[in-house]
Amino acid sequence: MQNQTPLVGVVMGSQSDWPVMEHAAQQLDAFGVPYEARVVSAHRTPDLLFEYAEQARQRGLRCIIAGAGGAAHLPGMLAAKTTLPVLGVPVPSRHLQGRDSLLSIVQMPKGVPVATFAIGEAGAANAGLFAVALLAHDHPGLAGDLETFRRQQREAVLAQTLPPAS
Ligand code: RP5
Repeated sequence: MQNQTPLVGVVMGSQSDWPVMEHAAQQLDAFGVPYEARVVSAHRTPDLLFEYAEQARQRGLRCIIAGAGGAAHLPGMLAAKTTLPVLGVPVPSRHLQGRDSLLSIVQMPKGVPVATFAIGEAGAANAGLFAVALLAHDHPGLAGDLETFRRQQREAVLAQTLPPAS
């Protein structure tokens, strides 16, 4: 849903983060939530980061999902420049498998929060679902859609069977 006025910003430090961050976008698509996806790097395009964060609320965004890997300061720096909720996704890194990303994002000092999700695809997908839950306050249809989604998950698990032990 990238052709309507976006309610959610999905930003990432590099194009290389997209295979992970597209899992957030897929959830937003599934619930029909308009979003935009952008590359905004904290250390390579710091001026763009400031501009993006400062304009986000007036442009109509309700929250920002931010993914980055390594020294992952993008979510924290966005949170420093906007009071919109920032949902941080640690992207797996080559050498430390995203533990560095996780600690960089989750260990925000008191006063400037970033809601931090799991490393990788599950975290990105859950950030998307969390954004839907945030929006459901003002869009009651989304609350119903989330209930349906949870029921479908529940029914899928209840239908699971196990093969005989070998
Ligand atoms: C971070 O550095 C990005 O978020 C990415 O996860 C990581 C590597 O970036 P590239 O070298 O692939 O552009 O800023």
